Amino acid sequence: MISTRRFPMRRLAIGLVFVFAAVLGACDWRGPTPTEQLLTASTGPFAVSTLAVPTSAGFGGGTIYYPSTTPGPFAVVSLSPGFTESQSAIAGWGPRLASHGFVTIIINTSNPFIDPSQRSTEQRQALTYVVTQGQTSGSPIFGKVDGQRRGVGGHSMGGGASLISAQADPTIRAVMPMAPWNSSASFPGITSPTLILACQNDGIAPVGSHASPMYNSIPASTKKEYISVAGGDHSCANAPTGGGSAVGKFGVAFLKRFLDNDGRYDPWTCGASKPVAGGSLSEVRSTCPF
Ligand code: 9J3
Repeated sequence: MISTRRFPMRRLAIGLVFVFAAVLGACDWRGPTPTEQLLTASTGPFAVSTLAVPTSAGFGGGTIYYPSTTPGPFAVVSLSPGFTESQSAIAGWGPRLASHGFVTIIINTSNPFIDPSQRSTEQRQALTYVVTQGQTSGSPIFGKVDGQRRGVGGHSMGGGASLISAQADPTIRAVMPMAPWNSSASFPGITSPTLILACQNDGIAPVGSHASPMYNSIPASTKKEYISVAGGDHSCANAPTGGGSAVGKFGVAFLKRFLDNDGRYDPWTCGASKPVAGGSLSEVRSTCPF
C-alpha cells in the first residue's frame, strides 16, 4: 500500500515544480527600477563582456556583447549594419543593450554590399547562432540566452532587413530599425512590436519614402512607434547617444517592455515622455496605449 501512496505524492511534487517554474519563468524583468537617469547614462547597470564571432559562423561573424556577472537568461537581440558598413558603424549599441540585460550580437554581413533581404537572412542566422551558443556548455554565454525572446534591429539596409525579418518570422518579439532603407516600404505583415528610429533630414533614406511609409504600412493593430530625431542625418540613430540620447533611451525602454515584458518601462513607451516641441525629436507617432 505504500507504493500506491507514493505515486500521488510524486505527481503532486512534479506539479509543484511546474507551478514554481511557471511563476519564476513569468518574470523576465532584469535590473533596477528605471529612471530617466538610468536610461540616458552611457551605460546600464550590468557589467559587459564581449565574445568575438568568427566568419565561420555562417554570416560574416561579428561580436556578442553580454552581461557577464548577472544571472540570466536574457533576451537576445541581433543587429545588422547598413550598406558598405561593418559592425563598427553601430557598435555603440552593443555595450548599451548588454548593460541593460540583453545578449546582443552585432554582425558583419558576408559582404558589405548585400541587399536587405540577404541581410535579414544573415541576421536571423546570427540569432540562431547566439541561441545555440547559449545551449553549448563551455560557451561564455552558456545558460545566458532565452531563445524564446528574440529581437532584431539594424541601420539603413540593416533596418530594412529587420522589418523583413519581422514579417518573415512573427515569433520575433521586438523590432528596432534605425533610419531604415528598403526598396519596398510596405510591411503589412508585421505583427511584432516595432520602434522605428527615424532621422528627420536623412538624405540617404529619406523619411518620406522609407521610415514614414514603412511605419504607416504596419497594421494599426500592431504595437508600433515612430520617433524622428530633429535635424538628424542618416546616422542619427547609429549610436544610443543620438538625438540627445533620445534614441538610446527610447530604444532600451522599448526592448525592455517587449523582450522582458517589463511594464516598469511604460512611462518611456506610452507615457508622456516624448515632448516634441523644443526637444530633440521632430515627430512621434504610436499606436499607444499598448
Ligand atoms: O544601408 C544603407 O545605408 C542604404 C543606403 C543606400 O544608399 O542604398 C542605396 C542602394
